[in-house]
Amino acid sequence: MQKQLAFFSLAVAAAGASAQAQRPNIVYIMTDDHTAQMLSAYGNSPVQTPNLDRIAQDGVLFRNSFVANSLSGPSRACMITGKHSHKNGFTNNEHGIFDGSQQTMPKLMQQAGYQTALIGKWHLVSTPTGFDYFEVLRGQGEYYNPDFIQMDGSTKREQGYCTNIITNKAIDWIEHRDRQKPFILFVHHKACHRDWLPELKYMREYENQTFEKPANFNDNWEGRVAAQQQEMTIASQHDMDLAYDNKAYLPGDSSRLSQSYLNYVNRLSKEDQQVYWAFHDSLSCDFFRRFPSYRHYKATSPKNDALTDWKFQRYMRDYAKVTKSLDDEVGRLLDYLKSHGLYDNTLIVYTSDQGFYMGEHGWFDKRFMYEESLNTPLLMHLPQGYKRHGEVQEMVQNIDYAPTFLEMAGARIPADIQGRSLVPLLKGEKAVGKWRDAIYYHFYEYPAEHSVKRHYGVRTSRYKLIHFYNDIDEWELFDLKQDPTEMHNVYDDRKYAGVRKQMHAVLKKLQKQYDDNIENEIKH
Ligand code: SGN
Ligand code: CA
Repeated sequence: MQKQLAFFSLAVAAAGASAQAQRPNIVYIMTDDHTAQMLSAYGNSPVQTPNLDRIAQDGVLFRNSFVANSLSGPSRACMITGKHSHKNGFTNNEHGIFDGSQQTMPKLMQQAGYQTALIGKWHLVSTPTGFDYFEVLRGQGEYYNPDFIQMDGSTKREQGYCTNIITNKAIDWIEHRDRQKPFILFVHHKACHRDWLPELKYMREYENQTFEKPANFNDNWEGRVAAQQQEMTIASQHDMDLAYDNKAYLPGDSSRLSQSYLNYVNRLSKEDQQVYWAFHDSLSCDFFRRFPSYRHYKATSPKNDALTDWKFQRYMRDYAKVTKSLDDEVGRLLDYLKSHGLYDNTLIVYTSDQGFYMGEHGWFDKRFMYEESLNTPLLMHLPQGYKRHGEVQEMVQNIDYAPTFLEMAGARIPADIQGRSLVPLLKGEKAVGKWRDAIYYHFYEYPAEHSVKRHYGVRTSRYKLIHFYNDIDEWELFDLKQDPTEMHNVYDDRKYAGVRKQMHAVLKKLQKQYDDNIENEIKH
C-alpha cells in the first residue's frame, strides 16, 4: 500500500512541468566489444582513454560489472528488458529476432513521459519499438560511410567514419529534441568490433608501440575442455585470419582477401581507398619480407612464435586505433553536454555490450564466462542528488540498467523485471549494506562461429562455477582469489569439496529465482 501511495505521489509530481524538468536526462553510451583492459580508468591499460576517464573521475567506476550473456544481441536484449535471455527470448545472434511487442525499458520510459531515441548499433533484427526516434546500423554496421536504417524503413548512406557520424547524429537529436520533456538517448557505437578498421587519420597511430602479451597468453587450457575446443585463438590461422583480421596480403594480389573485407574498404571514396591500401601495402610488404614462407598463406610450422607475436601486435594496434576515435568522440559528446547546460542533471552511462580478450588465454573475441568477457566496463556520471563517487565494488549486471533508469525517471519498476535498480548504490556516499552476493550467466550460441560451447554458471565475489553442456558435460570451478586468471579448474580438487557444494546451491537458487529451467534446455 505504502509503495502504491509513493508511486501515486511520484506520478502526480511527474505530471507537473516543474517536476518534469528536474527529472534527469539519460545519455546511455554503449560500445561494441570495448573491454576494461583497454580503458585507462580501469588501470593497467596499454592505451590512454582520457575522455572516458573523465566520466569516472567525476562519477563512479564499477569494478564488478557483468553481462548476463556475453554476445551482442543477447546482451542488448537483456539490457532493454531487464531480464535474462531465457525470459526476453533473444538467446543468440544467429537465430534471434527480438520480439519488439514485449515490455521494454524504452517503452516504459516513454510512458513515464520521457522522449526516447536510439542512434547506432541495434543488432536485434526486428524494427526497434519504444523509440520516438531511431536511426540504426544494418546488422553489425560498417565503419566507413555506413548505412543507417531510417524510421520509415529506408536506408541512408552517410559519408565519414561511423564513430563520428553516430556522435554527430546524437548531438543533432539533442539539439532538435522537445525541450519540454526529459530524454533518454541511446548512443550505441559499432566500435570496437571486428575487424577493427580505423579512422584514416589514426591509421599510423600506435604503429611504434609494442604491446605486452598477458601472462597467460600461452595457456594450454589444461583442465578446461571447452576452452580447448574454441576457435578464437590468436595463434591459429583458422581463427584469426592473416588476411582478414591482420590485413596481410601479397600486395597486388587481392584474391586472398575476403569479399566482406573488400566490401568494407570499397565503401571509402577512391582517394581514401588509395590512402588505405598504400598503408596496408607497406605493412604487407614488411610482413612478407619477414615471413617469406607465408607467400601461400601456409604455415611453415604449426607453431611459430614470431608469427603469433606479429599477429598479436597487429591485433592490438588496430583495436587501439579504433578505440582512440571512440575516446575522442565520447569526449566531444561530453563537451557538448557541458557547454549546453545539460551535464549536471544528466546521467551519463558508458558501457559495452560485453568485454573482450586482448590475448588473455591466447584469445580474441568473448562468449566465455571467464572474467575478461563476463566483465563489461561501466562508468557513470551521476545527475544532481546522487552522491556516490569513486569505485563501486558491488556486483552489478546489465539487467540492472532498465530498473535503474526507470527508478531515476520516477516510474514504477514492473515486478517481472529481473535486474535490480542501482539507485540505492548511487544515492549515498557509501556502499549500501546488503546487496546481491552472486550473479547468473547463460550463453547459448553453439554450434556457431568461434565454437564456444553452451554454458551457464554463477559468480560470487570469490568463486565461479560453470557448466558447459550440449555436446559436452563439463564442470569448472575457479577460486578467483587464488587464481584470478582462471588457469586452474578446481572442480575435482577435494580441498574445494565444500565450496563446490556451496556453489551448486547458489546455482540452484539463482536458477530458481530467475526461473531458468535448465533441464529443458539441456535436452535440446
Ligand atoms: C561477427 C564476428 C565475430 C563475432 C560475432 C559476434 N565476425 O560474426 O568475430 O564474434 O560477430 O559479435 S566478423 O568477421 O563478421 O566480424 S557481436 O559482438 O556482434 O556479438
Ligand atoms: Ca559485441
